[in-house]
Amino acid sequence: MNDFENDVLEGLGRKIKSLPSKYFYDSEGSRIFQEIMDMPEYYLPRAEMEIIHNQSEQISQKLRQQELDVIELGAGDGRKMVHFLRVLSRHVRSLTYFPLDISESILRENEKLIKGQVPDIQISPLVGDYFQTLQQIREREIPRVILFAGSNIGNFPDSRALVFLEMVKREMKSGDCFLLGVDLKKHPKMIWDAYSDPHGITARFNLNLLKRINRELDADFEVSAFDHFATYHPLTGAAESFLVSLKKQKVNIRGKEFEFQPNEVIQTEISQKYDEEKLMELAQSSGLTWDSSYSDSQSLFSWVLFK
Ligand code: AVJ
Repeated sequence: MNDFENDVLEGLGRKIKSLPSKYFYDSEGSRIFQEIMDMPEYYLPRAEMEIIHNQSEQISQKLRQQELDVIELGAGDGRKMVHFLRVLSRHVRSLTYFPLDISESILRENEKLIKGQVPDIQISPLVGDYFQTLQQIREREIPRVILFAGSNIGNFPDSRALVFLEMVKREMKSGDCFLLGVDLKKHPKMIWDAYSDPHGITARFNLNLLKRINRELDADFEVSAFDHFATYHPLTGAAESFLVSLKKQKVNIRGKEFEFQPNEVIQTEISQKYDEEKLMELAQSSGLTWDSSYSDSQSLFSWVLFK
């Protein structure tokens, strides 16, 4: 049984059904996520781009080294990092970029783009999840910056975010840095608009997970009998996505049967929003040392540099 099958059967077997959001990103899911990034309501990539445009120089000065490895976890198509890598490459004699991603097709796009746009760096893409891929490049003796941008950390529920940061901390040798990009708490309506579904794109993104289960695990989800639903809670800072069963139905996955009541939900994603206080608390608990933080002009998004 592979991880995907195992995680799906386990998640749907729970009293409150859930599916891990990392499985959104098959090649179709990664493509739909690119459409999400172009949605006017999905402010995250533009806010992060503003930080990259205005602060790459300042950040690069802190990262100045003879040789440097940039390891990007969940790198995606690389569009956002072109400018950052260009600026950084002017401060580093020998720069190697390791984009790590769970989607092979998106990594091929990344490699093509970065090779074309930032020709004076080395690139070495690695396919797999964060934990598998980080293991593979452990042995290099070169100072490195671990880059975890795009608010990907938001996908971990609170306790898992801490476990993840502790793992990053363990991976860091002296002289290494960690750059974390997080989405900040803001007017709840703005967040709600980004995750609810004005154009039907986010619904397609969410429902694609059921299509993937059908295809890869010989399941028989009737995809049109599920709906996308998103919420945001301003006190907890959690944006959450669900699939809602529109009727009483049974689904077969690899010979196992799962029953859905009308309006029963599958939780498919949490996108946690942070404030500086919460981030500092997490940093402290995980043993990371806060160096500096960088924000866009509207304080929508933040990059934090840890040492
Ligand atoms: C890629 C995890 C940062 O949580 O904002 C976008 C994914 N989900 N719309 C996010 C996503 C719904 C996204 N991350």
